[in-house]
Amino acid sequence: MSTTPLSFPDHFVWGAATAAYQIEGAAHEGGREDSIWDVFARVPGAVADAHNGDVACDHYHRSAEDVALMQELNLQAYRFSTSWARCVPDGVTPNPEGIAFYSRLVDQLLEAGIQPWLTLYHWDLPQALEDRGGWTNRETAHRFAEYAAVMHEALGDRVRIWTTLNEPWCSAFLGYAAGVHAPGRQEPRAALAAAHHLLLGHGLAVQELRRRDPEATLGITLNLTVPDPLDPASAADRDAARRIDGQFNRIFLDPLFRGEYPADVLEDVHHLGLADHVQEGDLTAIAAPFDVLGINYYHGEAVTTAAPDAPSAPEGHAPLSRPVSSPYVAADRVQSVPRGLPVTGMGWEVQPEGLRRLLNRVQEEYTGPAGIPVFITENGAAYDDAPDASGFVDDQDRLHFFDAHLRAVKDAIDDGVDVRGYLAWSLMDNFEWAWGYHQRFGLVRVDYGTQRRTPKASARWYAAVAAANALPASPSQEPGPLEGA
Ligand code: PNW
Repeated sequence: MSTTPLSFPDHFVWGAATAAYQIEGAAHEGGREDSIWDVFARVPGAVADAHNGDVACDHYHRSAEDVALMQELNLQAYRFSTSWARCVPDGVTPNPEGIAFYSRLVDQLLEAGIQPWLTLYHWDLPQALEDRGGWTNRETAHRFAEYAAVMHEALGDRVRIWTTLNEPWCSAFLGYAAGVHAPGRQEPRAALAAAHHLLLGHGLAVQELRRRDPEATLGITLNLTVPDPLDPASAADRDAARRIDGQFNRIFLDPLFRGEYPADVLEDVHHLGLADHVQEGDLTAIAAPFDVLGINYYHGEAVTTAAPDAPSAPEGHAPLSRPVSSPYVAADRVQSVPRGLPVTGMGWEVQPEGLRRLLNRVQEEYTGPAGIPVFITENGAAYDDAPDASGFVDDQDRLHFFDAHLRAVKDAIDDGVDVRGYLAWSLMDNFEWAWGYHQRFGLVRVDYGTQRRTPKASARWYAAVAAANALPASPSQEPGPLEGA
């Protein structure tokens, strides 16, 4: 067996990610107003056990401690999101007190030698804008570009990497079609309007940021999946895979990289009015060149076309008392079926080879021709962590998950894919959307009673990998001591 560690390229970036509503708390402080998630969390049955982000990890009051923790874990970059509802609470008027929180955070990061990586939108739309139609209203795209300008005005001198949107698929299809995320609407037509206006908002924000700051690194983060036909010999299953690829991946990738919606997707959703929202110049704005593509990968899926009378059960959603519908607006008979792979606490299959295939495919079809690199901006797993008396979690399952996926990233790099960095999801346990606090994705354990943070075994392992810029020679070696801290 080889004992040479698997080295990553020089300057490969190691980091971790979070999102504002999932960690900050302080929901009613410093001039912050409701976002769609505050309002959605109050809907009976919307979030497991009626959990909400009012307190979360109290990061708003503990950012100095949290940055110290990042430093201890040898993180080189920290991807966080700014809360639109904190910074521009009514969607129009900037709130200096809210913006000042991020200015302090950025200073703390820079003092710790950690690169701040700012995401403008990780799902917390000001409720004031939702009251005017949210992402179904074209105006929201313009408000988003204005919000980007406000944030750049305040932070552009120190933040050099900007992501516009996190996972527009979730915003549009989980928020407006499945109803499992805020704002909880279940209208396929609204989801397609939202998808287009999210893309437009991205494009307008890129143009605005580029005009203000030609040197900044700009990007978007997509959650992409790897849909395989359950039975490759079945034409129906191959069609199911094509539809999921279209409505999950290509509906965003094609406009961004080619300035057009895919013809087959337009046909699939013909009855839902996507094309009605596309105005002259929109696709040019959406295809405004950007500098990095962020990919969030959790799992692929084997898909099949169910019999017409089969019940449709969306995969991997919290056991809610509120009915949810399918996010697949023009594939409602398509089902993801378990392949017998191990699953995480979310019920998601662990499929690292899917990440290698995904990275190769994205470079071949999209980022390669555009000449831009990719970053893994999220990857991670929820497991049922059991802390010992001291609060320590020996999370070998999560450690193995990271190890296996990083090996897949390394394989993709060896295949020739230009992957520049990896940001683990997540720095710490946090509010897992419809699941509330029941799912833990953290490298760091959070005791929500005391707000005590305790790095898990996976965190120590990850810190050592980051310090070495290399994986251990053989998979999932026992983690060594915390290096470099
Ligand atoms: C991502 N799905 O969300 C988000 O960016 C994070 O905020 C979140 O905590 C993390 O993944 C883990 O869930 C997703 O149902 C939520 O396909 C749901 C889905 C995908 C991504």
